[in-house]
Amino acid sequence: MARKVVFSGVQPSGGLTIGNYIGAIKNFVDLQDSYDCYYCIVDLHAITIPQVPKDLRKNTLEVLATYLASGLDPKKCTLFIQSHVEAHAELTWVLNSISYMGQLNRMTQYKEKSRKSEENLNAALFTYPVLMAADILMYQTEFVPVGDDQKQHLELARDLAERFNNRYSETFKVPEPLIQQFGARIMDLQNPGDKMSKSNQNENSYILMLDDPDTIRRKIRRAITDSIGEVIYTDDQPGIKNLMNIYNAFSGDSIDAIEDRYRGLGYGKFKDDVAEVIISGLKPIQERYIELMDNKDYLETVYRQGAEKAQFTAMKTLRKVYRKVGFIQK
Ligand code: ATP
Ligand code: LTN
Repeated sequence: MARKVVFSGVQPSGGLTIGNYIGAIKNFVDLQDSYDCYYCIVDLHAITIPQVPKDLRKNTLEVLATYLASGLDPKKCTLFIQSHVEAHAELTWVLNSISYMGQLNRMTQYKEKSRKSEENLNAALFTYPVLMAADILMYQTEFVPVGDDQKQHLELARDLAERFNNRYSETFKVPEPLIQQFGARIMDLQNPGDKMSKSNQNENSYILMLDDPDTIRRKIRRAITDSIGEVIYTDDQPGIKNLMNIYNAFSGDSIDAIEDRYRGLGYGKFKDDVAEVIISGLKPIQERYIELMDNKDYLETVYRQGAEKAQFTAMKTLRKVYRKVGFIQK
């Protein structure tokens, strides 16, 4: 029997944080043995925020190398660059025609990002979630592993699939988000009310997957906690709760076990250990990453083969969609 499809994407918009790793990439790896997985580097999405062309090219290869270094295996899953499969942009256009402005206007990510660049708002930022829906629906995706912040976009993808199916007859599978219980929203180390984000101006607010050990130790030591002094998993202590989620993701130890281990020990020892589990979790990834970035030919083979495979599946969906909306076959 054919395996169920998983699709997800990461933007090549800068260095990846441990939020991207814990909320997304780490789970991609766990799914590749049981599902037919497509993992994309979404460069079309990245240009919704102004990018320097040569940095975008570099960041795109870096995300691919990070995927591979984290354990994604091109023999098991399809790794590709979004702009290499033109059908993504084409399906977006069709889905735009059934998207309501009102619903797009309610997207919180759009509201937040547009607030930051009120002057020169571009139309692509507004239709960003429609492109994301096209990515997902293109592959008849069952599950979409993402961080908590993407829930609303997934809801839109589901709505568009249902609307298209109702209007033109059954065409798309209606996808489900796959959001984990812990670590689905890693918070800003300096302001644990906000999501950890690579686009934050203050570099102490995030840890990059490529940060060196001393930087990681320094950033964790500076992470904002509270004056309660107990390592307990509660919303009243958002800084500590966040560090516990990070510890859990890198060590595999349960939240209960972490509470037990640090009972009565205060924050100093806990923070030192959080830094060490991050460092040892990232070490093999960082080593492999350096080797991969040195082997551009291999990266090129991976993304070329990935695009070829993705293209084949994508064209099947796009042809069906074009036929259903009434375009004449070429
Ligand atoms: P930015 O923070 O710059 O707006 P982003 O990191 O949210 O960008 P992507 O790189 O496309 O955007 O995110 C890739 C994946 O990482 C998504 O599934 C997203 O939900 C997840 N992710 C991003 N930040 C976090 C976080 N702080 N905690 C958990 N998951 C996250
Ligand atoms: N919008 C997502 C990235 C993304 C994505 C996707 C995730 C683009 N297309 C398809 C899952 C499925 C973000 O995390 N910022």
